[in-house]
Amino acid sequence: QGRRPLVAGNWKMNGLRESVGTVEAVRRALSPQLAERIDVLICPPSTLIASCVAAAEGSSIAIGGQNLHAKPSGAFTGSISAEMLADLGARYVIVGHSERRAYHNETDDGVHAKALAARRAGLCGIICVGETREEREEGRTLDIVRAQLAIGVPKGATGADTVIAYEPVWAIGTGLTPTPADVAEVHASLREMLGQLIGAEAQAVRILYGGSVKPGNARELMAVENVDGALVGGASLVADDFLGIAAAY
Ligand code: G2H
Repeated sequence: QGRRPLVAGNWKMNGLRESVGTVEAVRRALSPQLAERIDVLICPPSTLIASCVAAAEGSSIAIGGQNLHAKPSGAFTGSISAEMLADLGARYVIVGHSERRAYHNETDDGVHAKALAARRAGLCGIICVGETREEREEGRTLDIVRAQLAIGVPKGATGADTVIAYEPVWAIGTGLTPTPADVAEVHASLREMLGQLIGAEAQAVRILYGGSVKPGNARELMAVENVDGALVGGASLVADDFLGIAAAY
């Protein structure tokens, strides 16, 4: 395939200053051999980005944001721009996570604007797509995720500035995961859709799987064709679990 795997941790709204120790622990335990094969990313809450960047400095661990505002600056109280994230040393930002879509009314158009903003600031945007339980039961999974991709992914997206994360909403934080066959079907469809959107560059874009990835199921999920890594929530809060997932590679 030639795509370099990416194992990304999404801490969500978890972590006080002492949690920077988790980055230090990952750094200590990440073997040079593994670091050579995969990219490792940790997305802490915004309050910890600067200290996590400092803790990761000089290692191959990248730090990213979990959300951004599409505008570079302005009267948007409480928001953080792509430029601010980049200024802190973040290299990636998660865009359109299902929790943002569900609790903050984020739309596919908003995701598109944020992905453009990420690129503008030199960040790699991790665009999240995924179906709800109801949509899966109605057999609409592929239609839903392809539509999310078609609107969300900016024109001219490349493997350097864009990552896709497939996260079935019903699998997030529930301990439930789709079967490898289901994941393979969705990822193949996303790759095909990317091809329609950005042509041959689709082969360079990494497509992560996310939703209840644990050390115990990572190997099986990461072995699926077109799965180029993982977006890990709960299990990324504990260094050993996160590294246990990375060790699937
Ligand atoms: C999906 C995932 C991380 P978890 O949201 O983005 O979370 O691994 O806890 O299901």
